[in-house]
Amino acid sequence: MADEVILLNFWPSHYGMRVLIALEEKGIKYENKQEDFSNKSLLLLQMNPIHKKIPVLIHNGKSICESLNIVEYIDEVWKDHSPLFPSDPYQRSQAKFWANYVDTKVYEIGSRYAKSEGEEKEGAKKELVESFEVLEKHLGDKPYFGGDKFGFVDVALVPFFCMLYTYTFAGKFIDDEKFPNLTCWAKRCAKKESVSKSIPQESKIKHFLAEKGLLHRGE
Ligand SMILES: N[C@@H](CCC(=O)N[C@@H](CS)C(=O)NCC(=O)O)C(=O)O
Repeated sequence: MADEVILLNFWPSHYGMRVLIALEEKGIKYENKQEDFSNKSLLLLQMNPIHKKIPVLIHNGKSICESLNIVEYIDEVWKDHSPLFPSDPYQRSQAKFWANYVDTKVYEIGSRYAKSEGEEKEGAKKELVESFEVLEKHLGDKPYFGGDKFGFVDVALVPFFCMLYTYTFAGKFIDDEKFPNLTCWAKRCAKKESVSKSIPQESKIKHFLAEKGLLHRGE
């Protein structure tokens, strides 16, 4: 019997995009169900009763929550196609370390940046740039974070970074001269079908942010 794969999602979510990229990389057929946060579905409340957040993957009726956990699950279940993790235990541990860095630094600071104003916003911007400096050094001249192949850390970072870099409205953090490795990496990733299919168009995101009052003048 074919696998039933449902993703509970909300299209502007970077976390949801991670899962879409992993599903696309593996060539898995899935249903992408959109949630309305002002009226969460019963299915979401049942499938993620602890956090009540998207993304949630429902695989043959069973739920898996938390985006990085979902990506890891997808990689383990559909392991024969485009592995996202290295098989070496040490390399795996490093991939998890850096994906956790992306979550706890980049995404956390990015969210603070988006929601703040004035001095606080400037502070968050400085911290975000510092986190990119760390990533720039870690990436070095490798094509992807894990080496020659697109993998777990790339999936973790690319939704956030691609949107930030491609859409210049977000604060002009990234300059090609200061971050040559990261900008080449982002362009390389953006050319992948799994990534380009999973990241919404600039105009759609701009419209969404403007409605939320998160798009600032001149951006
Ligand atoms: N750590 C979670 C974060 C998920 C998350 O923050 N989801 C947001 C959308 S981007 C959400 O569902 N928010 C709904 C709410 O807070 O009510 C993950 O990696 O999946």
